[in-house]
Amino acid sequence: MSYVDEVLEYVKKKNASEPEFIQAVTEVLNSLRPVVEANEELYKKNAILERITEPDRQIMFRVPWVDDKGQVQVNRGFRVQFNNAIGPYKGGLRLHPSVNLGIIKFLGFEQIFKNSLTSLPIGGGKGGSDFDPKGKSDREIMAFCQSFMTELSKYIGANVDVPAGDIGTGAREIGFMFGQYKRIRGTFEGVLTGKGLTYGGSLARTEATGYGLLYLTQELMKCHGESMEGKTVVISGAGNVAIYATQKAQQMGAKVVTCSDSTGWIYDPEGIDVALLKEVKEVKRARLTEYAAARPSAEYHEGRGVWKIKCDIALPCATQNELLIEDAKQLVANGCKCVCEGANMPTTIDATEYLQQNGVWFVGGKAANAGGVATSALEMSQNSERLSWSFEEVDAKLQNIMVNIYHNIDDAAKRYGMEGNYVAGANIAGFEKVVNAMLAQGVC
Ligand code: NDP
Ligand code: 2IT
Repeated sequence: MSYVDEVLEYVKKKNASEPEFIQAVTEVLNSLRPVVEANEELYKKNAILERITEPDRQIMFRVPWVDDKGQVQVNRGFRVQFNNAIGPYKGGLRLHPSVNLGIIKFLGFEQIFKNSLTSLPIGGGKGGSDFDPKGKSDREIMAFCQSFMTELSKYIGANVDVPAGDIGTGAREIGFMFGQYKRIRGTFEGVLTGKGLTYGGSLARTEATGYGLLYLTQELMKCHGESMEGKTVVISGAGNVAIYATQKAQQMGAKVVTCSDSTGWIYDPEGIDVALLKEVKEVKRARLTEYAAARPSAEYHEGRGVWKIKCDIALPCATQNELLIEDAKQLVANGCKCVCEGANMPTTIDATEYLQQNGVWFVGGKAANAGGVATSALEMSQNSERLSWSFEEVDAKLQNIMVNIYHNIDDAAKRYGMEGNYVAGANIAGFEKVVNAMLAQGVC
């Protein structure tokens, strides 16, 4: 049995109750086969694959808080510190009822490779809680965030582990958590990113994941002799990533005709009205039915369905496993040319393979959504030098990073004879840097 197969079997056995983690590891290890085969003896002797698939540590804790009725509620908190070979642990905090250890582990594992691809010195980690922010008052959100940070503060720090936002965690939550960290530790430091602009946040961090996704998509199109101008784009999600992806796609001359949330989706053939979407989602924190009610050109549908709409480019920006094999078939049948992932692991493995086999240019989240964490790392740099850069300066760095990521993953795929396989290219390019650092640092 090959070394990759041995480790895959071991990971599946050891983590049998964590399907998302197994899915993420399977995708990565399968695509690393050529690299591992070329270095099998060295990697096996040093247990590189066993070490890279086992978190440095996984912290789980109780989060008690009091709701508006005076009732004590209890949630479960997580922080998985996966790998710090190339820098302090870095990755977001997800607040969603579906969160469990397996989901945080899959996200933390992906973060190792994504962070490496940014070319900045950040390791991989992820955290969160099964707390559901929907329908909670600001006071309840604060009570939860303060309790969560009271425990988390023991394990993080500007040079140790720097969390940020993810699903359900935006500027409001980061603000409450930062305040509590400062109060407990008595230190004002860049311990979180995505902070408000008056207390150490970076300009362009809010926009970064969505904008970065489009900078990479645009470069991919350009390298295939195409442009964004006049293209029809289908986007899922209606949160941070989806909103700024829509905005940048429109600035590039494309028309975005869909968005979605956890209950339904919008088809707006005249193009999504970003100002209205922001008002509904960022200000009112309401359902997409309110978007449809305010926009005569828009149709609202219950359930899921954005991938049925004919498009040139599809950008999944909501959550994991939201683009399935049937969706991939529909996209191909409708002539879709390009799929780039704004979310983490939104496309299942069989759907990814179908898209690739049918000539769709497919870039996975580790490369395509790396603009968010890259800009978080730029926020860390600004905090370290106690300066803040202009929007234009941060945005220019972000563009440069995304264009470089595209070329690095393209080159890595070509080096191993897999031209056009950007999934393998991203995993290989991300892995190479981390593995070199692990080997140089000995057994740890
Ligand atoms: P938000 O919480 O801002 O938005 C998430 C969106 O996806 C919402 O519209 C939400 O609907 C929808 N959604 C969430 N879960 C589900 C579900 N189970 N089924 C259907 N729809 C769902 O999160 P982000 O935009 O920040 O994150 C979106 C994705 O991008 C995630 O995969 C995240 O890990 C990834 N990502 C985020 C980065 C960031 O900087 N924020 C960076 C890189 C990746 P509803 O409004 O109903 O909750
Ligand atoms: O998935 C991700 O890369 C994020 N949620 C952003 C992490 C970060 O540290 O900015």
